[in-house]
Amino acid sequence: MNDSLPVIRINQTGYAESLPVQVAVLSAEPVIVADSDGTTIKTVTTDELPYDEASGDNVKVADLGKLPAGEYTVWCGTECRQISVEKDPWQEVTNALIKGLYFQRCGCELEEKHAGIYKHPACHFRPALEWDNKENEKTIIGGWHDAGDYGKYVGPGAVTVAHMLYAYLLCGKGCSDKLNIPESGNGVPDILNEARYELEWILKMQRQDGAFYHKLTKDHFAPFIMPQDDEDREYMMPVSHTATGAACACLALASRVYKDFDKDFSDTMLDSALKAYGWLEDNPDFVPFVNPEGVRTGMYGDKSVTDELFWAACELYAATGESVYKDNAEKLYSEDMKLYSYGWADVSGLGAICCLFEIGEKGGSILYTGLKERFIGNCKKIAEISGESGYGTALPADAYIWGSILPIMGNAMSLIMYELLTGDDSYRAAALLQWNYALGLNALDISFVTGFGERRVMNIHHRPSGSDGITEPVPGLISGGPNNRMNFPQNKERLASVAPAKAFLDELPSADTNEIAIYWNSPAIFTGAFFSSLCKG
Ligand code: 9MR
Ligand code: ZN
Repeated sequence: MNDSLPVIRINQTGYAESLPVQVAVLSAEPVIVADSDGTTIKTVTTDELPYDEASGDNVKVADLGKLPAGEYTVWCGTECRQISVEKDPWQEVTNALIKGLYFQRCGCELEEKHAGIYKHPACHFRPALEWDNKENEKTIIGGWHDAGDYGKYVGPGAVTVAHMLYAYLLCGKGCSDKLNIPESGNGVPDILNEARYELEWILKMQRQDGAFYHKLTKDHFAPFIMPQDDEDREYMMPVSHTATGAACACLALASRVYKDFDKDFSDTMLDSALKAYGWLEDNPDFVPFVNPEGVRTGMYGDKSVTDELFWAACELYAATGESVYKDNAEKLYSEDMKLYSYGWADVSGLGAICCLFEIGEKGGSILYTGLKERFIGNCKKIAEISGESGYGTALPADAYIWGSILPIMGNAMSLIMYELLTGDDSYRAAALLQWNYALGLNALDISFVTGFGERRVMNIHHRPSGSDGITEPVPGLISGGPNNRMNFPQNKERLASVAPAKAFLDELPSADTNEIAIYWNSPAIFTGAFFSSLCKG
């Protein structure tokens, strides 16, 4: 299937002069780097070409070392590819990934001066009804459309914001302040301006007793129409433990981050988080969310709330310093928690970030020393998985799930945090391979970020991109990528004989491989912000 793809795979957005240039080659011929005069400046030999299970390719990563800024031709056998090396090549794509969330804004007009040709009138501003009590009407405007659909979901939104806030806290130098969004220039970093748009909406999703509605959606997914034309009734779907836990944690975290910018906003968020925590304490019997009968929008069903409770306790301890939250976090912590998991279903890793970077030594032997040791052990395993992959991708062949970009970018986050935590940069190259994966160094030779790369995703499953009449999709959105674990019946057969890392269709109906989602953009923002921060030097 991929016989016609190039022998050399590259990061199509370029490389940084301060970091090694990594390419993947599907040939055992030496890799030769020529400068713009055609002079050979480097030869790297790759003797054996191991079989890569995930892709079915014989392929190997070639590290070409650091190259001074300039244009180069990389040769392998008779094939060649152009690459550019720059001082700071990835700020633009990182900015675009943040601005991608601006394009997901709901309830406001996207004006031409910010959105250019992707402008559109306000959407979803009509009052919503409570699904379980249709007498209760409430106007809840704002938030980001979750993904290719127009639903808005509290848990996934909270996780996205958390990735962005930690990107700001840990890799702030790589977060641009020139995004050209409505708030730009207000003295607040734009990544925080954008995250606030979602936070304001999350606050409105809280019921009076402290619980959070799971989601604000219609009972069905809209057809491929523009958001302003999607006029059917939206509903506050029932409250859930997981939404309440995730919102609580995220708001507690945000209360710390925004304190110096807006004390009132910070206080409001902390109050809301405390109220949510109170509800969780008063309602200890976990009820997993399931779609009410007749509702077919995204379920985000989650079998456990322990990880949300753990994350919330950690963030409330960091925000208030009160030992009761530390005690609770210790009780909830267990050795089998997936400290490398940062997604909507398992947020243990977000609790871990809070322990490692915010609570620190105050966490004592359980929440700091012990947790740190396990976190570091996981990073070692992640680096090994990357080392065993022909493309350097930190995902085992059997783990190409729906939205495989999430664990791949999540693993990049872990490897980056290993460096931030220890000062040891030995996993940096492995982390960089994940960033390069997203931008083209992969089995599909495709950049998963819209608008970036010579061979980039074009037909994402995204309602505005599919209905605005513009050829190029909305920029700065990352595709979920290959998935061979849960395919739509109509795609199953076509993808059945394809290797996991190639189980991908750049086709609009393929939500199972080519949708975009806010919480896939955000770990890529973290990763891009880190590598951009290294380029500021
Ligand atoms: O990201 C979700 C993925 O982990 C699930 O496997 C998949 C199927 O249930 O759903 C994904 O979430 C979708 C959500 O349900 C609705 N909005 C679009 C999301 C991205 O595909
Ligand atoms: Zn909308």
